[in-house]
Amino acid sequence: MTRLLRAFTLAAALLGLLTIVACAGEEGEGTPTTQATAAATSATAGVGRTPAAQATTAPTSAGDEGGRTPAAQATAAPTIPALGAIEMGIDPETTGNTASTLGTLERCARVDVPSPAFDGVSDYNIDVYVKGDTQAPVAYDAWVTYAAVNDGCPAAGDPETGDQCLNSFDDDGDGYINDGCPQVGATAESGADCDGHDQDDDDGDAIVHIAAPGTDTLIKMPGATSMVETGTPPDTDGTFGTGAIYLDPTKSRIAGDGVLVRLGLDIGGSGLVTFALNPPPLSAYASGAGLHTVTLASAQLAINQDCPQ
Ligand SMILES: [Ca+2]
Ligand SMILES: [Ca+2]
Ligand SMILES: [Ca+2]
Ligand SMILES: [Ca+2]
Repeated sequence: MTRLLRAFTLAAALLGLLTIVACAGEEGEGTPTTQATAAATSATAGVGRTPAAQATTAPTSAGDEGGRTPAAQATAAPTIPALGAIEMGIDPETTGNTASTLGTLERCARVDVPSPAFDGVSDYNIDVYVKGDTQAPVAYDAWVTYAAVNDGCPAAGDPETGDQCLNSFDDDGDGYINDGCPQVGATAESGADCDGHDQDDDDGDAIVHIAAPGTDTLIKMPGATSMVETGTPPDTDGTFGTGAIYLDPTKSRIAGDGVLVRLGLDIGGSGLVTFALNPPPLSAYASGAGLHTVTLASAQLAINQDCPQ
């Protein structure tokens, strides 16, 4: 329950604050009602419920101008600018990546770590990147799942399957996260560890943790207010939730394809780890124009073994 409330609070808080920022930056041309609705939708829907509605809500009519003839203005349908589509993804090999550049984006990378063990030290870094950014962010949410959450828990009706089992999100909207997903490793989660509010890996499937050293949540948003769902790293429960927002509109912001978050990994074992971004609203990207549509790309890290062919 606690984790759910933390998740809920972070996403809702960011979107609510975003509404304030967006309204303040639009000189009266926006549609605060629509924005308020978007924020309220997230506030009432609970984790994982209304991704499409929120992601496609276009809050402004910033393209309006006064230079057209009255007739043209009268006949033109009200325009809502198409907010650029943003891809948020994981790059498991960070060469060439900065706040405003991206090197090659790998879907899997191999790393060799002799005698891996959890020691609180970052052994390797990966990135959460954005592509399609032309307007610079004012807020984001990024929730990265890196271990099997609720694996082996009983199905509530139809089970979640496939990639739905790689996140910590109730993809089928039945109130249970990853219900019916197969057991991973030697043990299954059960009982209260499977309840409808639980989004933790409770049986210790993780072979990486998110370490404090190496982790930077403000690469693309220097000077922004950072929010981390556990307060600060390290994070060991299978999902690292973070976000940031500019409360001060004069702070610098960095546009362009680039790194949103760098994650320092404390590697504690060998194997294949999938890093999956959770669907909106747990992953979200907003510029001054509003909340963008996002598509998500997961990636894998093969530790002391080859990537799958
Ligand atoms: Ca799921
Ligand atoms: Ca479910
Ligand atoms: Ca659990
Ligand atoms: Ca687990």
